[in-house]
Formats: sequence, structure tokens, C-alpha cells
Amino acid sequence: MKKLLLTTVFFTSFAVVAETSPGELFKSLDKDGNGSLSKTEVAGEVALASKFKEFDRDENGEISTQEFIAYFESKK
Ligand SMILES: [Ca+2]
Ligand SMILES: [Ca+2]
Repeated sequence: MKKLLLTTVFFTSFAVVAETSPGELFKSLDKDGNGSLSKTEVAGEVALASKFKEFDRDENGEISTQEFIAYFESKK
């Protein structure tokens, strides 16, 4: 049941992405503006935090703009 809830939240986020671009979403999440998302920055976004490893392709512990956009591109 808990997993189902996370999935629902995640797809709700996708609905948001459909209206704004991933790039804009990224900027709103990158609170310190260093061009990458740390686990701390996505902590408030449960759906994103739970998928952190899927986004972080090079496993450096941060999601770069490229990794972020590539993820959404791969879901199209
Ligand atoms: Ca950042
Ligand atoms: Ca990374």
C-alpha cells in the first residue's frame, strides 16, 4: 500500500512536469543554485527522493541538470 502511494505521488509530479519544463522544475528544486540537486534539496520531494538512485546515473550523490532531464526524456 505504501509503495502504491509513492507511485501515485510520483505520477502527480509528472503531471506537474508536463505543465512546466524539467529545466524549470530543476531550477526550483536547486535551492543553492549550484547546478545539481543534493539529497538534501530533494528531501522535500518524496517522489524524487525515492527515485534518487535512478536519477543519479553516475552515482556521485548529486543529480545534475543533464541527469535530471535525461530521466524525463527516457520516460517520454
Ligand atoms: Ca544544489
Ligand atoms: Ca550524478
